[in-house]
Amino acid sequence: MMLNDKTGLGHLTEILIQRGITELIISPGSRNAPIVTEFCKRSEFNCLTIVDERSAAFFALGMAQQLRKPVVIACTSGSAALNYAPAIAEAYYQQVPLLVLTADRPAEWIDQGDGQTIRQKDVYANYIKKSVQLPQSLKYQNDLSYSNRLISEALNACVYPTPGPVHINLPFTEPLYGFDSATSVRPKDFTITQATNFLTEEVLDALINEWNQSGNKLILAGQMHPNSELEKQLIQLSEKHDVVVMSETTSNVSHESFIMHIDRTLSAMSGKKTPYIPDLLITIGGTIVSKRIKAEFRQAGIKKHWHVDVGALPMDTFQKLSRVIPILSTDLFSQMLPMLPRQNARFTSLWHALDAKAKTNHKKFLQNCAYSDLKILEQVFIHIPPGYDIQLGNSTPVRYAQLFDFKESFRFDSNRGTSGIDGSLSTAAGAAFASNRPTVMLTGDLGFFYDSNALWNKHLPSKLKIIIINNEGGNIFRFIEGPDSTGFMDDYFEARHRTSAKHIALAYDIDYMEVSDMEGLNKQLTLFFRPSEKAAILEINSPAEENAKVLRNYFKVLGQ
Ligand SMILES: Cc1ncc(C[n+]2csc(CCOP(=O)(O)OP(=O)(O)O)c2C)c(N)n1
Ligand SMILES: [Mg+2]
Repeated sequence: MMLNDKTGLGHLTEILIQRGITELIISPGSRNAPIVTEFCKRSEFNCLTIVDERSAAFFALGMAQQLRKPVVIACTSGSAALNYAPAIAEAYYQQVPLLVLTADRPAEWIDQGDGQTIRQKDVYANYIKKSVQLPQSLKYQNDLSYSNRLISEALNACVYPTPGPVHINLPFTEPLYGFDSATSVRPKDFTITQATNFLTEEVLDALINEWNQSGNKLILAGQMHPNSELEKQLIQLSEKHDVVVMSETTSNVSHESFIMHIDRTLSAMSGKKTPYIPDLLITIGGTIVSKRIKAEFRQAGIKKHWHVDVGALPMDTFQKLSRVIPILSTDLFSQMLPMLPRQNARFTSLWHALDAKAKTNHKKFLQNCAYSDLKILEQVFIHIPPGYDIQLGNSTPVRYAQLFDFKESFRFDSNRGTSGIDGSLSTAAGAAFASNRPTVMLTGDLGFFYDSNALWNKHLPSKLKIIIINNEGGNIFRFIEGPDSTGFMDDYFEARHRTSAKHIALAYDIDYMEVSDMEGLNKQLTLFFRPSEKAAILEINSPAEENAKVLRNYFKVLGQ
């Protein structure tokens, strides 16, 4: 029996094929030559190549977010591996399955003056679901069993109990080229079965009891994949059981009976807040964009807070957490719903009155609103054709998006796991590539320039449309309290600049349009969304100081 470190790699390849994990992004290098050779010779793999590892990892994240199965990224040793880190952290907190393969030197050569060599074992330790290092020399059948077991464990952790990133570090001894990986030994794998979790009768009774004893109930939905079954259950809860359902664009559940513009609605509140506070708060899904709801609920006299999530961190976002329910929210509601009493709309009516007031004021304000990011985004959302997926850049785009009404039910994604501005464009490119659906990315200027290497990509899909709101810096720092008072606003917070995306578009051979006023915007928006042969950028220039004034005014008017 011929065994060497490439046998382990050969088995990894086999096991991935058996599991149908076939999307792979390679970033070039020499230490990872064995990975390239083993994977790319197999027709089962769809091998892409992206040079910038930071961008490659975010591209993979976008793919995995859409495909909902692990996508593999593979790079060489050294700082290449560190550049995967931002996307790994995002995947960890957004629960997206990424399989990270890093080639490494054998242990005896770490810290001995070789090039591209750093300590790679456990390098992502704080935000990875599992890290394994495959044995570098396989002499006996036992070594191979061990290697296979590590592979199975890593692949299982990538999807169970919730998806996330896992790391397999692969130390390779030379030769890196022209090696023989053939073996007569078949790889052994074990999978993990995702079980549906049902509550025991006793637990269900306790939950129903707690429900019945609680007065006002509110469900707050964080970031989630579209889920029509859950959406139906939430509609039933809000319409028949007087439960206020709050959702954001990134929750991907929507209905007229929900409160879907949290900040807008909260701004309409005047007078006493207590009638609006739930006794029982139930949170489902991941992170929540709205800072206001966090601030309100942290202060409020909420009596009980259930957080429903399979195996996730027990997030006590409001410091009121009283119960973690580690099952799918659909499983929880399907068991609870038949046992819940019907209730007349009282708490929901209260919230809907507030929502209606905010909506009227919102409409009035926007009718006479000056050219600014608020007005621009209103127009952008009106023009996005049905069937588009929307990727929201961090900073203000994802926040503005929470203020508008949508006629269509679009799919929304955003890197809200860690809310970085460092990979949103690459994520959008990967998402559009994998979904093959028309996709629009709404990004700020700093976010765009930060991640412009996303465009340095042979696989850039023509269905990707990029809208840059260029307000010449980080406009968010003009809204939040604080930066203004330091005297360092322009240079050290906003990072004011006059860079344009025009020549970047030219460099990467991407269609480009630019507008700087309302008239131009309306004209170009219609043209911009026509199908095109290349990815396209629309750069919308906007007035930084005016934006801040308009938005402050807007929130004031909502409460009138
Ligand atoms: C990687 C990373 N670095 C820094 C930040 C802090 N940050 C949050 S928003 C922001 C400004 C973003 O500016 P831009 O993309 O132009 O959006 P705008 O605020 O103008 O909407 C910065 C620097 C971050 N979120 N992520
Ligand atoms: Mg900006």
